[in-house]
Formats: sequence, C-alpha cells, structure tokens
Amino acid sequence: MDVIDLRSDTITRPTAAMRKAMAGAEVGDDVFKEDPTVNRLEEMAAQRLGKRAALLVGSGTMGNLVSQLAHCGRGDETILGDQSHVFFYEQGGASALGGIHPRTLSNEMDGTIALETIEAAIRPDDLHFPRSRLVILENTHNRCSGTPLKPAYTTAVERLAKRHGLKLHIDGARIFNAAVALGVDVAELAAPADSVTFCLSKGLAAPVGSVVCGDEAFIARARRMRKSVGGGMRQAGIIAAAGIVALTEMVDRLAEDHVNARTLAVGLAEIPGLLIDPGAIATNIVYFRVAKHGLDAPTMVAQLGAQGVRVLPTAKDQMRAVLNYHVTSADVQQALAVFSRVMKE
Ligand code: TLP
Repeated sequence: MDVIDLRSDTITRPTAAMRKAMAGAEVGDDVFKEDPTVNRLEEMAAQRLGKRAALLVGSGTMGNLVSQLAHCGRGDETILGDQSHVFFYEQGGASALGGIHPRTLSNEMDGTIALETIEAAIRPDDLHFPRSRLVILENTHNRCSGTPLKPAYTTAVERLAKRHGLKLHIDGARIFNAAVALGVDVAELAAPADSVTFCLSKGLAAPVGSVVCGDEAFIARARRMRKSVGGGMRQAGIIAAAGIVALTEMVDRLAEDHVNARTLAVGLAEIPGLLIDPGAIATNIVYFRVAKHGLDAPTMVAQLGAQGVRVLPTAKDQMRAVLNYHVTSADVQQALAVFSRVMKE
C-alpha cells in the first residue's frame, strides 16, 4: 500500500540532487570555521535573509534556543504567543537551560499578538519584575493554521519593541512558505527582526539543519551558545551541502504545497462531520476537526492510517495535515476519497 504521509513537512526526504551534493561536499572542521560548504551556506543564508551573518544549527529548536540564550540573560523575560512553537513544543528549554522567563500572550487566530497586548506586557524598570528583553514571533504560525505574518504587522512589532529597548526574534521555521504565499521577498519578512531562525529540513526537504541569521555580534554570541548546548559540528558540510540545494532549488516549488493544501481543505469541508474553514489556509498546514458521535481524533487517525493516509492528532477532536514535497495533487484526491470513506463507516 502506498502511504500518503501528511503528518508533517519534516518527513521529507532529501532529493537526488541533495544526496549527490552531500556525497561530493568539500568539508573541514566547522568548529574551527574551516568547513567551506558550511561557510558558503551561512553566507548564502545571511544574504538571502538580508542579515550580516548566519549560523548553521542542528534543528529549529536549537536555533530558537541559542537565539534566546544570545539575546537574554538569566532572569530576563521573553514575550511570546501562547500557541507559539517555542512555548508549546520546545520543552521550555530556554528556562530550563538559560533561566529565561516566558511571558505568554494570547495568539489571535492569524498568529499575531495584538500590539496593545504586547505593549501592556512590557515591564517597567522595577526590582520586583524580570527584565523584558525579547519579543518572539512565528512566521508562518504553525498552530494558527500556518498563517503567514505580513511585513506591516512585523514592522509594527519591531517599532514597539525598539521603543521599549527590546529585541525581536522570528521563529521562521517556515518563513519561505510565508514569502511564497505573500509574494514578497523573504528579506522583507526578516528585515524587522534582530534574529531569524529558518529550517532547511521542513518544506525545503533537506535532511537536517536550520539557520540562525542576525548581525555579526549576535551570531558570535549564538555560536558560543551553540557550542555550550553541544551543537558545535565538525565536518558539517555534508549537511550544509543539502541545505544549499534546498535554498537554490526548493523554495519556489512550495507554491505547489500551498495549492494542494487549499484543495485538501476545500475537499475536507465538503465531507459531512469534518469542520474546517478553507479560507483560513494560506500555506501548507491544514488543521481540521471531527464532529461525529463516537469518533475522536485518535480513532480517526488510526482508521485513516489503516487505509494509507497518515495525519497527526493535535487535540481530542483535531488533526493536522501538512502538504509537502512527496504529496502530489493526485495524492490529495486519493486522500480525500479515504477521508470520505472513513467518515461514512
Ligand atoms: N515543528 C514540528 C513539530 O515539532 C510540531 C512540526 O511537525 O511542525 N518552529 C516551528 C514553527 C516548528 O513548526 C518546528 C517543528 C520547529 C520550530 C522546530 O524544528 P525542529 O523540529 O527542527 O526542532
């Protein structure tokens, strides 16, 4: 049985061009900054994002962690959304390892946090309070329907943060999806931020790796933090080689995933017992709910899986499908037929 795997875009396997590039990669010891392929990827990433410097890290989680550690000291506070990946899915690493205190604010459905809510959360200088140091945004916003944040919103947050002496970090795990969906240059999305992490290993299909971008002083601090959390890599050019292919060959095609996501969402909306607003789908992430007596998300996930369609349960009645490089428009139609069958059973 051919499996249609919609659990995440993290399941993507490297392309033939990536495998070839990895096999032939020129390498050196990256802790000595002597891996030419890593250096090339970092330069390319910094240039693409419009930043002065960049750092290859092992994962999106590590990128967000070293960014927080580089911006904040112990007892400092970050301001971030209650649906953000950093808060929800990263084990509270910044507080466990860095003594950084998270102040979570309610995310709107579109992944934003209201500007007045951010402003009200910024602490005055008072010895009772932690020091507000960093605002964190997420673009696209995973748990908010994969919605892309528009440059105008991010710029407004930047102005607010600057006015109060705070820094701005973007968890841009899928920032290229945002750029493609909004039809803007990724550098425009990154411009308001002091630092941005983006992932090579999701929709862009590289096997490993994320890149943190920022100015030279920030990246120097992030490089120290990467070493202290055990992320200094040696002949990492093997990984970087795939990342270079990801950046040069895999960005524009993300538009196909977005079209497939919309088609899937429209199809799901037509199936009785499934709840979804297809109008909310702008990139490759599709959340939907099941509202049928006696059927919850884990049961439905198991039934879909038995018929070759894999999705992720994200709540008792909610599931997530993420369109990716290995899922064709024909697969979407086949998956919809399986959804229909399961809902009729
Ligand atoms: N997200 C994964 C899971 O952890 C939920 C997924 O399948 O979507 N930021 C964002 C917005 C992410 O969605 C993810 C991964 C990360 C950071 C972390 O990246 P990795 O998995 O490389 O540590």
